[in-house]
Amino acid sequence: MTRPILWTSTKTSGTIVHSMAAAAGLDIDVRFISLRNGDHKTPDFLAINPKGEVAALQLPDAGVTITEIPAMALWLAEAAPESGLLPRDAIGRAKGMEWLCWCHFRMANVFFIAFQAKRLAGGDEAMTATLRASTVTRGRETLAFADAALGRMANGTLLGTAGITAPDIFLAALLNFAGFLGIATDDLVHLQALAAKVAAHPAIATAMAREQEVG
Ligand SMILES: N[C@@H](CCC(=O)N[C@@H](CS)C(=O)NCC(=O)O)C(=O)O
Repeated sequence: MTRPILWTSTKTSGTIVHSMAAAAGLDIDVRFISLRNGDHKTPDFLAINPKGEVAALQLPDAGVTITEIPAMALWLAEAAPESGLLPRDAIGRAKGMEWLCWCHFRMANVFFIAFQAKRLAGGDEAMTATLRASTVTRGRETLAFADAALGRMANGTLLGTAGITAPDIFLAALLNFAGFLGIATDDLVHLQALAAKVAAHPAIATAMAREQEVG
């Protein structure tokens, strides 16, 4: 069997999939590419992922590459059912997918807009500032909503599970994005506790240390 290959890049949304893969505990070949150097637009990489984006989970034996975070999370959870990355019962799994899709939509619709504000505004400074201000407000609303949801759940996890699941990992990453945008989140205590739990997961901590080394 050829190991699955996770193509990713540090300090990107690929880090979320890297964390999920670590939590799954699978033997995966993690390969870092440089977006700055344009590695993701080379013919070789486009043959693996025609979208020219990270993350991409290549399954050499199946001749398939899976992209989009919720889909990659689902594959990882099914390949490692004992990991608890997603619940195994139908309702728990559907609720897990619901949160993964929610995080994914918010990432694109709120946080990525903020990160790309200048490009989206065509370089117009005033429009860039307006876009950024609006996304900061919406980012804060997004995280406050998730914080309240966590407060209602047992164990302080999105699905009420004792251990963290893939949606918890995704949500903790959104909190990190908020940090880059200077959104105040200290009062979101449930979310802060969840993020600490995710960061303390031994396999995730090891994966993140590796990302620090790669830079
Ligand atoms: N919807 C994709 C988002 C992937 C994405 O936007 N990746 C960014 C890094 S955060 C990327 O590769 N950007 C390079 C580009 O678009 O040129 C997912 O769920 O993985």
